[in-house]
Amino acid sequence: MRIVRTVAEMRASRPQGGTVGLVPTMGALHAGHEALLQAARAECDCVVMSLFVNEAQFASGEDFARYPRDEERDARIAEAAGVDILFAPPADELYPPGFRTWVEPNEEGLEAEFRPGHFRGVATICLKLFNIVRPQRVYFGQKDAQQVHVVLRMLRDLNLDIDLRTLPTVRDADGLAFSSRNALLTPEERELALALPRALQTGDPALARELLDGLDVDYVAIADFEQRVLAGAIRIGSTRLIDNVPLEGETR
Ligand code: PAJ
Repeated sequence: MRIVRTVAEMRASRPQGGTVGLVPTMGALHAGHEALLQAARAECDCVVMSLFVNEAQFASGEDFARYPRDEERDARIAEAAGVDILFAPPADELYPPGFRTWVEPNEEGLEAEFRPGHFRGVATICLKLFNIVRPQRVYFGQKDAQQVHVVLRMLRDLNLDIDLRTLPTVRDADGLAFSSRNALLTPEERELALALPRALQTGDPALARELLDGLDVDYVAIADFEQRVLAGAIRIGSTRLIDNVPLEGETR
């Protein structure tokens, strides 16, 4: 596996022929990321994983500074998963002095409401990564269903010829969706967090809200993304968790 730090080196490393698959991540890799890497490995000739904690998608006061980072561990996991190129640039390589052009997805509701500017940061970094790596396929997790929705619309609106694959949410044995932020939870907080998947699995917003009674809930709502889902976001201490469960028989 080659580790690449600059845009120029990334462009030079990309093979000319064959299918290039990109898995964008912010690192602190877990089984959810590994499922994306496995799918990319099975379907592409060259697998690129990006590792970049994108400050632009964190609103001020959010957890950018305490976001878990361990590049050595991530590199080991990526290599074991068969990644060919790990693209891990420093921040000023992607946002050099003078940077001021943004993609504005104009998304509303749910995450867009509680994280102002979040999807602008996500769409901008994704478009930059797509332009730098020039993948034919990109891999995203259903765990962030609204992110998939926003990126798919950007691909359509801006006429990008890229095939987006969405992989199902990978959960730990206790039902909690894998998330890099789970590492920030104390054992007691993790126990409380289990209420989120349990609530969403009822498929019923009113019942879900009852099961989350006493917790700090940002929203619980049915959302019509590519699939109809029951989505929720809660705060446990200083950690914010999101999850969603597809509503059966309502695939659109
Ligand atoms: P990150 O949170 O690292 O997630 C990278 C990818 O892994 C996303 O597509 C996300 O949906 C997927 N993922 C996370 N948890 C998952 C789980 N439990 N099961 C399946 N897939 C899961 O999402 C981002 O980074 C960033 O916003 C990014 C797209 C990299 C742009 O900065």
